[in-house]
Amino acid sequence: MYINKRIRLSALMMLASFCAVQSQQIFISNTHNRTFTSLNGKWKYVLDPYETGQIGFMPVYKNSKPEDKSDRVEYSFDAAQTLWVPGSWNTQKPELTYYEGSIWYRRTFDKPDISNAKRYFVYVGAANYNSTVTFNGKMLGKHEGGFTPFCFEVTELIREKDNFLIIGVNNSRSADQIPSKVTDWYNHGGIIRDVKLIEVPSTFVSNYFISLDKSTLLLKTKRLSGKLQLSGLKLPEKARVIIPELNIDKEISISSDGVGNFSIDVKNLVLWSPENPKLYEVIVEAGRDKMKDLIGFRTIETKGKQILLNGKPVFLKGISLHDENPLRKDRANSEDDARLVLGWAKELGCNFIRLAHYPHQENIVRMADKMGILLWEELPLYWGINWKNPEVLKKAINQFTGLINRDYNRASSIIWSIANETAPTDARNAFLTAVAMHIRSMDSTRLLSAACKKDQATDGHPDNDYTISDPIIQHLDIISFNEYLGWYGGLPDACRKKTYHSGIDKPIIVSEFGGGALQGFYADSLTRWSEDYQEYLYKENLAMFDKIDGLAGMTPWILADFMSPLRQLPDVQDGWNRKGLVSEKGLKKKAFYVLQKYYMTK
Ligand code: GCB
Repeated sequence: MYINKRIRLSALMMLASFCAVQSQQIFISNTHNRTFTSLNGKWKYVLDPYETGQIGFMPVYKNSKPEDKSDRVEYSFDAAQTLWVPGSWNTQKPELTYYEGSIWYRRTFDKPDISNAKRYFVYVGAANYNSTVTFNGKMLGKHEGGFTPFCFEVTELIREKDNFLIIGVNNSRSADQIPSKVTDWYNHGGIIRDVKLIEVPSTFVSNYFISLDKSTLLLKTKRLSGKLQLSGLKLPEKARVIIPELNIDKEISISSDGVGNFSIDVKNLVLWSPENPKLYEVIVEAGRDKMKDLIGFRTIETKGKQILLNGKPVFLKGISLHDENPLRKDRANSEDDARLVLGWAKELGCNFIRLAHYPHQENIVRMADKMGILLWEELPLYWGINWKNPEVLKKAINQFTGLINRDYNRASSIIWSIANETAPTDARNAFLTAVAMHIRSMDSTRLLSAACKKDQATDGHPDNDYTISDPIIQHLDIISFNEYLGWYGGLPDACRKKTYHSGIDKPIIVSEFGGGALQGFYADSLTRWSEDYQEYLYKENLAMFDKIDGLAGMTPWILADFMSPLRQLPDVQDGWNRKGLVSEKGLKKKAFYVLQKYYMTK
């Protein structure tokens, strides 16, 4: 149970060596509420399976065209086909179904004519997995990670007419990436989220962090604390934070590095909660920049085995989710997609969703803020990560930094989860300890967890009392574990004899359990793949988990069937993981109603 000093020290050293080299790229948050031109739509594309797009005879980012009839150019964006952005390339063209490699996308546009902006940025919500971004023939930079946003400044390069943005995206899997080579989800390639041309004044608020101080929760006058980050050469001395409904208009001093720390006393603050998801309009003003956001204020803590939301115990009635719209067979990438799945979750009686296994689209987090649904967010630190490579740790830190920068101000998001089903070793423990320390250094307004494995029974004897003693739980606020009793081991009635404990005074979440069922296949409770088997499995599992001392919530696996190349059983799976409570056509299975009924009692 005890993480020794050696592991903590090596985590610290890993972190220190990384911080020294971390790049200072600007992060622009709240792009939903800034002035922008959408670059979504049809993009021309050139396939590059042998990855010669930056070298050799096909430097596609130059967007060359033959100058006369004897000129040789061996690609043509103008004559190329199109892909829709945002979207998975695999599901748009039959010939790309299982394509893993490089594709170059091109979008041309003119400078927005009514713009009086001083600076322009190209912003990409996410592109899976490695991106090379070029603009008007110049290399802007690269981004690694399939689910976090990135942006590059194009102020010096933009022209009135015929700008061309060319982005090379490569979704090849590799052992030193996050995720690593094998996952139980579809490797949707391409530009999967919105692309925007953002316009800002020469000095602007690039990001801000605002939250309710836990220490003032029980006081009549509460305190909001935070930080503004400005970008620009001529920084103003002061900025303002305005919350009209609370009669707040606070002047904030800006330091020479563009940072403004503040705390504001507020009376009559209505706290955000699932029952009353109260959001306030918050305006941040600095020089000519003025930006609005909708922000809720809440606290989240643990006390012994309880999770406290705004100081009161909460049971997390959850469900797991992938970032797909199964009806469209695509990555989710719009408010409509978010509304669809959150609607199913609400109908199920949920107040909580596990956004598995990587950062989901920002729309769902913003919609959860509005609908009053709590969220667990995570990175794909999932099966088979190369813990020994310090470069992989840098990638994890970068991805978490991007996610925290994006979602810090979202009240719905309450848990950062640092791993899923990873086996304890010294290298893994040091890696995850460093990740946990990094998150805590950026964000003290959320809880930490990880979906752990329970201990294996020893000597081949089935153990009826399982423990979760993964050493990483020392660094977490909540102990979570995945358990597939009745599916990957035994039949559902095996649940009757099992119990679980951690031996630690912390809350427990069952982060996964479930079994597969083909919607519409009815048989009896012992016939695999039938809705009856899944229904039976849910009943037995729920009765078993209900007995856990300190159970504070659960996120059964999973709300909807999802695409996975691991799942090839003909006429049953056909490329889909069937553990959903809703089918890919949107039809509910019997187990949906078992869980719904259980949540009514909670
Ligand atoms: C798990 C994984 C999840 C899989 C699931 C399954 O433990 O965390 O990614 O999809 O099991 O269906 O087997």
